[in-house]
Amino acid sequence: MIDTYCSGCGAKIQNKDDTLPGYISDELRESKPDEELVCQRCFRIRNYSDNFRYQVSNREFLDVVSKIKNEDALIVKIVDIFDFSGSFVPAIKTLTNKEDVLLVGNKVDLLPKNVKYKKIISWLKLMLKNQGFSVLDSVLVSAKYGDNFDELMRLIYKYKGKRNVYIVGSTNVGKSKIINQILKRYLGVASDIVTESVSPQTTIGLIGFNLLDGSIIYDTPGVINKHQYMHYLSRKSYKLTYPQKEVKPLVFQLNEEQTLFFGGLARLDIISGETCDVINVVTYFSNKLNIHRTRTNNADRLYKDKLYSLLSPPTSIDERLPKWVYHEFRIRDNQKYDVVFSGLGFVTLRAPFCIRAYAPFVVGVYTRLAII
Ligand SMILES: Nc1nc2c(ncn2[C@@H]2O[C@H](COP(=O)(O)OP(=O)(O)OP(=O)(O)O)[C@@H](O)[C@H]2O)c(=O)[nH]1
Ligand SMILES: [Mg+2]
Repeated sequence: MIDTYCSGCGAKIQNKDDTLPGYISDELRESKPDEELVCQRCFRIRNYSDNFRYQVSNREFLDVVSKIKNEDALIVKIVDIFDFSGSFVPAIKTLTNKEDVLLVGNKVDLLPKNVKYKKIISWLKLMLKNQGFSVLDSVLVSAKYGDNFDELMRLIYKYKGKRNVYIVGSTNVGKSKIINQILKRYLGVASDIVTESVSPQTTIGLIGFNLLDGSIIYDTPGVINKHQYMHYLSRKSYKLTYPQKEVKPLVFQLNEEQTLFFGGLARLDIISGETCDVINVVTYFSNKLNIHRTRTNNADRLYKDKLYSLLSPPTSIDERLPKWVYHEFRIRDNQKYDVVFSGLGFVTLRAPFCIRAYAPFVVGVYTRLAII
């Protein structure tokens, strides 16, 4: 019997275990043509927003990688522009052996409207250079609103020639949403076909669709990267942490020896001796995240007493974030900088300053020239 696959997540269709992806009862299976089969897990994610966490096994993942490795194809690598260091997986280069990669920065809609695309692109290029990574081209898009998709398609057709295309990247960067947008905008499909969800590892196998020239564009399962808050928080906490829409600025006037807490997920201290007087700190985080100001000499005690309540998310003791470390940035020129907590948000402030930025050690924390 020929294997069939779920059109929503790419899992192999099975009738044995309803707790695993790909499950369809025999009655349902008989009632539909193979290409329209959607497994129970996909049905529930789509209709009830169920949280079915499933870890794609090494075997499932290696199957995908070996297919890509053995084929001369165009790789389109997606990163989450709001979580570059969490979603950029350099290993993809060695996994696929491919040099010709098109880089797509997705979720630009989360950044404030007045951000300059040019500045983001130059920052992206710098980050890639630091990683020793070269790409054919890069483009910023929003899969949510379809922004810049004409440019994305132009670049895909420009670089692919007659080859197939694989959309790759870490979990939750929006690969499936990008595929759905392409299907709806350019291939005449009326509604979403591939399953998307806020939970990691929604896509399980390869899902291919014919492009107009007969080549195939594939959605692929995402790589898990433990450098993201998502893997340590409950779904409820993650929804408070990760912005669902454009981040709005808040302005704080801070003195030296003052601290901001971003929920219980990160912290920023203004260190004495560098800042002239009061410093304006503009914060860009999820509108649902509590930002709390305190004196630095009170900060450790507050964290101990108020984590999970005033300082939340995390909302429960079961959400064990990795140990915090701090990164000290002492900058003496007079330019504006962003201090970025990857996957959480960023603050903008004008140098000179000396600050300490605290976050779980797995989370990327760095400065860049302000993008606004
Ligand atoms: N704001 C915003 N959210 C997006 C965008 N693209 C995707 N998302 C959201 O990000 C989450 C993950 O999207 P998916 O398309 O399922 O991500 P994926 O990369 O396919 O994830 P896996 O299948 O787990 O590898 C969903 O909640 C999407 O709605 C975007 O452009 N903007
Ligand atoms: Mg997916």
